[in-house]
Amino acid sequence: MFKKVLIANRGEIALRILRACKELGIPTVAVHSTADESAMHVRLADESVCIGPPASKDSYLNIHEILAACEITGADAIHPGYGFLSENAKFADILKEHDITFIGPSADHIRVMGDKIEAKNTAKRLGIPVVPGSDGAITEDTEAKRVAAEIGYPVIIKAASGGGGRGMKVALNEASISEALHTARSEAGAAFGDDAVYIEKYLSTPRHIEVQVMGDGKGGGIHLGERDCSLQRRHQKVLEEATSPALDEAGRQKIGDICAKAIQGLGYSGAGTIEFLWENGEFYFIEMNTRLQVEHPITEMITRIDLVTEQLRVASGAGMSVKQEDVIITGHAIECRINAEHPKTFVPSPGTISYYHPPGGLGVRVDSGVYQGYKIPPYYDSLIGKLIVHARTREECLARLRRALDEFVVDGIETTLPLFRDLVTNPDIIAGTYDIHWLEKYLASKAD
Ligand code: MV4
Repeated sequence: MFKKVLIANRGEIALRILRACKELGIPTVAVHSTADESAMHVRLADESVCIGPPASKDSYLNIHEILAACEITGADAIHPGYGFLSENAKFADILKEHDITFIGPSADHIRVMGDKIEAKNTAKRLGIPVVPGSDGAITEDTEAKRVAAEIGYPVIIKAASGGGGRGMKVALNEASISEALHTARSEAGAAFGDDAVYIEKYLSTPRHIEVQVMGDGKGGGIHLGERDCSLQRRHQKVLEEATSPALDEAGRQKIGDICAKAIQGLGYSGAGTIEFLWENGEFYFIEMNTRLQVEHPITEMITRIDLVTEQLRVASGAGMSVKQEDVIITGHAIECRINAEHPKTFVPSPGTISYYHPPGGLGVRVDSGVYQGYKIPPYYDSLIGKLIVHARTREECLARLRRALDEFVVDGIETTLPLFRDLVTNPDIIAGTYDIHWLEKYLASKAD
């Protein structure tokens, strides 16, 4: 196992990683910006190093400072968490050159999945069902029209370097494809410095269902079931649940087996997520994330497997502690992302938490680095915590979530807690009959 792990992140995920390290008896190093001196992950780590001013580019994204912190403290591994440097292939390369273990997949796997065209071709080759569309980048109108005619309208044009919804354009018919192609290319070029785009059949009302996978880097790989992340606003997930209300056991096993085999075929190492759109009972691959995700706790709750511990084991060469037959899914879990934002306008609400009372009791988990008196800095993502509940059935899980939301008090700032209190009594949420557009429509209907 590692001698010392440096956590190159902040907030609740830094704390989450720290907890796994502590349970494994691994000393930890927290790095932080000057804005995060009083953060909980800094207080709880064995050592901490200030790596720069508040702006992320000067601190949490500053590879030189993070490397220096490793040298000073003697850390032999870095966990990147999510966001920041977690899917930066160059960072993984640099760590390798310095004999520091990147707790994540190989730089090559990060690179392949970072290019959505390569990712899709790789997925297809590995037997994963993909959205019908172009095999490669599209530059010419004639080519775009030929592909679109073949797959049928509407089509969507996406940036190869995109993800997270940026640089997408829908074309409803041949008359609008030329403009969609050119707009998508110029937006992609401006946003990512890469104007490569590709075309897919546009799915009008899918669900977003993703499969958690884990590889041992030696041809072993498993799946840990799916998460339904259809409830999103502006490509930000708001509430996630596992299992998906749309899937039955046979459907789960079928897509899970496909994903596990793909991970084995790739020789993938560590945790990953294979993202799908799901419509009319069919799965269509869109992207693969090569990191631990924000919503990983709901998978942990239904499998009782510590995903960060498994990441640490795999990266250190100890191998996974579980085989596929040890992954037994029980019950249902839901996560609410608590953001320091106004619940209706979603305007960020940094400031001091004057009173804090998190919920507790059976099946309730709160992953958060905040505490009473903590001042949320204005420089970073507004996620301040996650409320995760687990119960034997989805119905019991929703009842437990309502109860936990009633107990949760965060005063002094605005949070998204009131939004969740509304959502958990909504008939569509209770029935589980929502798609990727449901939340935006719901918010629009409540606005007037
Ligand atoms: C799509 C799609 C419909 N058809 N692809 C948005 C983010 C990016 N990761 C993929 N996205 C979409 N790709 C095809 N072929 C609709 C979306 C989409 C979406 C996907 C997941 C969750 C929320 C979404 C909201 C709007 C659009």
